[in-house]
Amino acid sequence: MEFDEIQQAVLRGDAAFVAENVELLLNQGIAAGEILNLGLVPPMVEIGNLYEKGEVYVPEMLIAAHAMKAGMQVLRPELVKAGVEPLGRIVIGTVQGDIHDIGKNLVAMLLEGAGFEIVDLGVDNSPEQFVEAVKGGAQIIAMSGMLTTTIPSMPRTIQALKDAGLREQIKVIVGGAPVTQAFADEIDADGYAPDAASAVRLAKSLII
Ligand code: B12
Repeated sequence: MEFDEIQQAVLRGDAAFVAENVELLLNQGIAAGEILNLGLVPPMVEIGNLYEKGEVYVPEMLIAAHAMKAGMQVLRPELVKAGVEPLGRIVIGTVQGDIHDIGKNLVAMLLEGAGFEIVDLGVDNSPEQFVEAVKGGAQIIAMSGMLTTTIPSMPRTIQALKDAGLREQIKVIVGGAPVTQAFADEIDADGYAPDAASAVRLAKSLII
C-alpha cells in the first residue's frame, strides 16, 4: 500500500513526499532493494512508457525523474550497505563539442530508475575522457550527441576504445536526434535507441 503512494508521488513529481516516505519505510525495517524495486522503479517504467506513447512530455518525465532521484538519495547508502548489486554500471555523457544534455539526462535518469549504476560524465567528452572513465569498470558506455557536427566523435571514441584494448569488454550504445540505427551500424556500435524508455530496454538486452 505504501508502495502505491510512493509510486503516485514519483509520477506527480513530489520529491519531498518520496524522500520522506522512503525514509519511513526504511525505518520500518523494509529492505532497501524492495523499496527500490516496488516503489521507485515501476513509476519510472510507467512514465517512460507514457512518454513513448506521447501521453506525457519531457517536463513530466523530468519532474518524475527528479522525485525518483530524491528517493534514490535516501536509498543509495542503504543499498550499498545491503550489498544490492546494480544491474550493471553505465558510463554516460555527451560527445565532444556537444552541450545538449537534456536527452542525456533523461536517459541517465531512466537507466538509474531501472536499477543501473550511472557514471555521468556530463557534457563535451573527448574520446580519451570516455576511455579513462570506462577504465574504472563498466558494462556499457552510452554516448549522446545532438549535432551533426559532433556525432563523428562517436566512431572516434569507439576507435579509442579499440586502441586501448577495451572494445571487446564493453557494449557501446548511442543516441541523440541526428543518430539513426543505420549510423549506429555503420560505426560498429552495439545498439541505438530513439528515446529514453527504449534505451532502458536496449541496455537490459545487452547485459542480461
Ligand atoms: C535545447 C536545445 C539547445 C540548448 C541545449 C540546452 C541543454 N542543456 O541541453 C542550447 C540553447 C544550449 C542549444 C545550443 C545549440 N544548439 Co541546440 N537545440 C536544442 C533543441 C531545441 C532541443 C534539444 C532537446 O533537448 N530535445 C529534447 C530531448 C529530450 O530530446 P533528445 O535530446 O533528442 O534526447 C532523446 C533521444 O534523442 C534519446 N537520446 C538522447 N541521447 C541518447 C543517448 C543514448 C545512448 C540513447 C540510447 C538515446 C539517447 O533519448 C532522449 C530522451 O527521449 C534542439 C531542437 C530539437 N527540437 O531537437 C536544438 C538543436 C539540437 N540545436 C541545434 C544547434 C545548431 C545548436 C547550436 C550549434 C546553436 C548555435 N548556433 O549556437 C548550439 C550548439 C551548442 C553545443 N555546442 O552543443 C540544432 C542541431 C542541428 C544539427 N542537426 O546539427 C537543433 C536540431 C536545432 C535546429 N533545428 O537547428 N541548443
